[in-house]
Amino acid sequence: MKIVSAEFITSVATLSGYFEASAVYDCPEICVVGRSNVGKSTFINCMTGRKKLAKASVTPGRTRLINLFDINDKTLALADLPGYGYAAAPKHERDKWAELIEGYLRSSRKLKRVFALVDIRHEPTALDKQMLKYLYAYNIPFNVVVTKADKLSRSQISRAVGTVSTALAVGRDDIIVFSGVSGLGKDKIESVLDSVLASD
Ligand SMILES: Nc1nc2c(ncn2[C@@H]2O[C@H](COP(=O)(O)OP(=O)(O)OP(=O)(O)O)[C@@H](O)[C@H]2O)c(=O)[nH]1
Ligand SMILES: [Mg+2]
Repeated sequence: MKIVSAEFITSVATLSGYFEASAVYDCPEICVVGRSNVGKSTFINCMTGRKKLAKASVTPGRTRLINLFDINDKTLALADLPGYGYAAAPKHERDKWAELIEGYLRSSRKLKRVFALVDIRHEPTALDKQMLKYLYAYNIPFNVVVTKADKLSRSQISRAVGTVSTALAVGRDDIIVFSGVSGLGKDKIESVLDSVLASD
């Protein structure tokens, strides 16, 4: 499914805020998770063709709230989550975000698919592995997406996909290579959206 319209719904800072906000729609929800600065907001901007929809920032840790978007006039809802592992943030803030992210993954009944983003240039971290454990534990279907592929050559990409595949114990073919700059991998994500809608 191509995204032809995307509108910001609201931002929420708490789980109860999320439940209140999501009560107004009745479509499947997808979300984007990953380390701070991995490219979640850029991914959303690229997929929606809206450069400033989700604020992509040079300052990591910018997205501190769950931002909800309406996709294709209530066909899907999309959640942009705060990044995890932003070392420069005070611990109590990091704990608060972690609690919000985990609470959301554990309790959202509308959530049908997670795009778990990993920076192609870095080995997945302990927190990335923890995220996948949550997804398995809560039985949420997910796709691993490696971002910023435009920064590497083809052979480097191939090697990096191997590294991510081993570290996260997911098959090479299950990893989507993505670039928010070139649009590489956009078609694969659109196919995933089709299967999300088909299985709902
Ligand atoms: N070259 C390149 N840069 C990217 C790509 N995706 C993101 N970036 C850059 O990486 C930085 C962080 O991107 P964001 O999209 O703000 O990352 P985020 O995951 O939303 O970050 P938080 O909201 O802080 O968790 C920005 O400077 C982006 O321009 C990509 O595919 N290619
Ligand atoms: Mg962001």
